[in-house]
Amino acid sequence: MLSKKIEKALNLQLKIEAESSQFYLAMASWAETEGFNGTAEFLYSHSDEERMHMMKLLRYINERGGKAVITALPQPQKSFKGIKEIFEGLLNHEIFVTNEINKVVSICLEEKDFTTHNFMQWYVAEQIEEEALARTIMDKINLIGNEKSGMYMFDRDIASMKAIQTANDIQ
Ligand code: OFO
Repeated sequence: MLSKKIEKALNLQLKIEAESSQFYLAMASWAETEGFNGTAEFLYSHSDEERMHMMKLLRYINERGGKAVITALPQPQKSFKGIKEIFEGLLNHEIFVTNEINKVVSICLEEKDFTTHNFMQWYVAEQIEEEALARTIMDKINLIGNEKSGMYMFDRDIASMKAIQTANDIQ
């Protein structure tokens, strides 16, 4: 059985994962309408992953005798200056999510809930990967600068980064 404090912390994390999914969905849709199809594919898939993160929390809360709460979400940003703003936003958001996950882990230790602590380790590992991926992408974007042909290749290549990421998730 989850303590009230843990239940609250997990429900907050559930909301954050749902917000991440919406945020990346908004980015994907913008990229698609601007002709950045590779970027859009990458972000659609990232949005799906965040929904999976949310579902994993939802099922865990209910399984452990708590009640998962589905809340309204704020409307995410609709338009972006360009690809750089998108991936800067993504990296900053992932850093924020990592901090939030660390808070949940620390509450688990305070409450001596070692089962939930163990469950949260999956998220800790996932955040290391997601932050690393976002940093690699930002490095590429900074290398390209404002060069149009570079951006064209970036958009083409990022679709294959999605494929690599999916393959890693399956392993
Ligand atoms: Fe849920 O990992 Fe990104 O935010």
